[in-house]
Amino acid sequence: MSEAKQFLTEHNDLTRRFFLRCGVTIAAGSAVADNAHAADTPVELSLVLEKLESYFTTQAKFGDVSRGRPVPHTLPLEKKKEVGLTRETWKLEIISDPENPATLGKQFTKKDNTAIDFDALLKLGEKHAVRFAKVMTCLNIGCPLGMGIWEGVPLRTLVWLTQPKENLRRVFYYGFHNDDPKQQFRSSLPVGRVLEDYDDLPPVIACYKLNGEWLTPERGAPVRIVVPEHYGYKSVKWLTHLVLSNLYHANDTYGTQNNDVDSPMKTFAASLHVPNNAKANTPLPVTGYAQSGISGLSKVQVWVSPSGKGWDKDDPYFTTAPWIDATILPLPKKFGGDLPGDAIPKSTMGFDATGKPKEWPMRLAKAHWATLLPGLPAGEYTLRCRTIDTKGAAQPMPRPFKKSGRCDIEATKFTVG
Ligand SMILES: Nc1nc2c(c(=O)[nH]1)N[C@H]1C(S)=C(S)[C@@H](COP(=O)(O)O)O[C@H]1N2
Ligand SMILES: [Mo]
Repeated sequence: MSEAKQFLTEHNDLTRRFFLRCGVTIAAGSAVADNAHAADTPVELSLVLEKLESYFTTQAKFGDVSRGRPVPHTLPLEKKKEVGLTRETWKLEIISDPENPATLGKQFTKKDNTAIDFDALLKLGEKHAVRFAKVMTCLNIGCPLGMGIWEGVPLRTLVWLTQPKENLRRVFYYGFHNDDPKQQFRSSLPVGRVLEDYDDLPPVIACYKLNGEWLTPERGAPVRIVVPEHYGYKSVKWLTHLVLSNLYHANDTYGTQNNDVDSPMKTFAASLHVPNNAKANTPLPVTGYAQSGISGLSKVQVWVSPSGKGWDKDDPYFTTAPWIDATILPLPKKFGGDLPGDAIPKSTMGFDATGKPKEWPMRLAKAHWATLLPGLPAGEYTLRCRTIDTKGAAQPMPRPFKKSGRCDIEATKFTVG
């Protein structure tokens, strides 16, 4: 059975009920969409589901947000070797912040020949490595950069190596930046977040694998930070330094660019396929994705309204609009993303022993959705989509502010007829 058919089998029931609710008659016996009943499955929906992006993203297809002149991943191999951007030459320094010193029993430096190398990191990984699914999204860009399974050593394992004693409130970190202080890209976390995984979060990791393969240079090889609940800027690539500090507030490079660096990822939905110029009074297949942020995702909803018709200006987030539920698609049979054997790596957090997610949709991940809207008379329309989080709150409210992560109630104009 093809991936699209699989979706259809699972959604036909809902679609059918949707049709019925909208007063559209469908052929009897179409509740089951198996091969024998292929003729009964709404072709409109199956065609667009077949074109849906894969659930996981190959490393090469990830959106890239990389600063530097030159951008570190573009350096020739010889230069990469020289500056520690290969697995064989990588070195991580873990030091106390000279400006706000933390009291540490030990530091790890190149000068003393105690910096951590890649083999040492992998050795720690044998005992401590974890992997988890996460969508990578830039705070400043609307759509996610990619969905992956990230693997590495919990950052706390490295922090504990320093035998911290006192005056440690924040961990900040940065990567290779052409030895030019102006190019440094730094992020930070309260030490409590590094040491503990509250609210069922996976750990913050020093990551070296994505979708079961070594990180590529673009994705931050040999080692990057990955922070499960945060936007991409916290996940610093080409990691070279961990700095343990007594500073009590954020000092992220992104903070100097007017970004809110303390708000985790938000929940929102966007469309991928909205038909334009479809025939009047024929069903309209719509697909999209949702990002499940810190508050989780329970529903995706859509609302079609004739264009140009205003809305109550006292209700800028359309809370009283006649939203209808779309269908959140199940995890597809084929994962994509170049996962070896197209399988979820063993003991990935959030998945059971058979490689199935323990909850669906997964928090801090992507989900796809689809719906088949009943046909409409010729005219201009606007399709909007939003999400309902697991607390029952409509999102992107209550946090619509762009600089804490871009997301809107998306509005897509389309024409019928
Ligand atoms: N060293 C370094 N790390 C970095 C960046 C950078 O410019 N330099 N960009 C950050 C930002 S803003 C984002 S959104 C993510 C993007 O990750 P990706 O390029 O792997 O998709 O990387 C982050 N890590
Ligand atoms: Mo970003």
